[in-house]
Amino acid sequence: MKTYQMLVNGQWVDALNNDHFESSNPYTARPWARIPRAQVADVERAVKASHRAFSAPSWAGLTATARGALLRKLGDLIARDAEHLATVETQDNGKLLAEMRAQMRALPEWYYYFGGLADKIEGTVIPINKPNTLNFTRHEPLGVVGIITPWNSPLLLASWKLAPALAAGNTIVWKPSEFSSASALEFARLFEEAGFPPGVVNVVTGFGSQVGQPLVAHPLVAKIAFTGGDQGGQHVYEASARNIKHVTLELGGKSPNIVFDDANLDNALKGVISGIFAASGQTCIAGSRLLVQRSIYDSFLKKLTASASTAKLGDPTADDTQVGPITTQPQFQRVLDYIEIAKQEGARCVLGGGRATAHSCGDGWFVQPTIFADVRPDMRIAREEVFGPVLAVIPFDDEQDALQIANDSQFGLAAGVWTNDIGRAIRMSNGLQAGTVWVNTYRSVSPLSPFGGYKRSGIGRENGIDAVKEYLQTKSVWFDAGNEVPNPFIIR
Ligand code: TXE
Repeated sequence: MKTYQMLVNGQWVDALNNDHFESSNPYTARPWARIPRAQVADVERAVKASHRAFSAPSWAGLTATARGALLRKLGDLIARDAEHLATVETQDNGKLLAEMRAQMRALPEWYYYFGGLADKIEGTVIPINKPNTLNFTRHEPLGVVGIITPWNSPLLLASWKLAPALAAGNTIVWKPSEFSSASALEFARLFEEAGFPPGVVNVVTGFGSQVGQPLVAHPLVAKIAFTGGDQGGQHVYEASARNIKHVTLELGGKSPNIVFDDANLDNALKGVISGIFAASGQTCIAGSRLLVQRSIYDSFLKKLTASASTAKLGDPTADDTQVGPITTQPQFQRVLDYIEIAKQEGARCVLGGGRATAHSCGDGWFVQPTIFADVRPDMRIAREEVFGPVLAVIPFDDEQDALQIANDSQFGLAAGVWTNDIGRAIRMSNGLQAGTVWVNTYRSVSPLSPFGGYKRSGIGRENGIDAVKEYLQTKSVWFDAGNEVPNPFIIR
């Protein structure tokens, strides 16, 4: 067992009460790491350190150019350690090493992009409608940002917040998921090495109720950036309202992948499989509702089932494994529960439908790639986020029908459209209520392109130029060039 410490004010420390919890490897279902179990007093310590660091000359006195250089240096260090970070991620969250490698190799791009942006955040001189007056805007950091992240892509989703928040000049208290804290603590070493001053980035590990809630409630935390489930997100939003915090939320979805009969069906098939079975369906953008045009419904379903049935489950570190375990024991149970619910609701299970017990799965928390056909849009399996390798297939007749079914959801994170008809692609991408629409592709993300949800999928945007604005506030500055003060009792 490896024992970790957390990072507070530039020091590696245990929780104040010296308590720990265990983190398990989802492939073996056995604990492998001991993580500090922080409480409210640890949060207090970290927030105070972060608050001091925010106005300390070592951070507040840096030019934006110097902040950008720190972020780019961090990117270089991530590139150097990508293999190590990927290995820890896989050990802690069970995702395929191949996928984690690809994520870690791409991760520096976020720090290069936002590092480059740091000194391009410009205010505006307003052509103000008053004589002899100068009015301009400054974009200033918010202060202490509380970052709360989930277990499915721990470092990627954290970086979507860390990079713009630091580029903007904020300081951080980061609470990683209790199921994937080890990689966050390994990653945190790189902030020190890159040269970030002590207290600028603090990592406090523990549970939602013991660390997340006090962080959200803390009056010195100016903003919460959260990725997680919609229930947790709702709590965070409600609690943030009590002291009027800035909030961004990324809360998952029930994204439709829509296949028309004129599409390149081979590509569509791969897109559907990548949308729901890659990462064992544990992605916020999972294409968990497949809408297939009725004219090709039977043939496409047959091909899809045949193809998905060959997916190789097993050791996430093996090169030929395609589907790994579910990351957490509670999530494993939740996915199995949803499968039972779907069966009871009368959905037709055409593939999988239970725990995977193949020899290659060992004792791990594996669920068979599962496909339910003839799902009605009102079934829970079509409405609620499962967050596992479970696909709900729904037939549709035409564009209007597809849009009606696709948009009949409380969520709106992403959608896929497969068609070779350009007019149809335009009409569909205009009509879909989702923060991201992919046409003839699926699961593409980039630091350059905004990402976020419509409806219950979230608030605010990550990635892209505007993401940095989520971590800034605008000040309007007025200079008067000596105009005579008219009546002081009347607004000027
Ligand atoms: O997420 P939680 P869980 C969905 C997915 C999954 C469900 C539950 O459907 O089945 O959410 O997963 C912290 N105040 N997604 O329970 O609870 C928590 O400690 C402050 C979608 O793992 O939302 C963790 O660090 N913090 C998703 C983080 O919030 C709180 C990714 C996320 O945990 C808190 C993961 C509270 N009241 C799950 N409650 C996506 N959008 O990608 C929890 N936390």
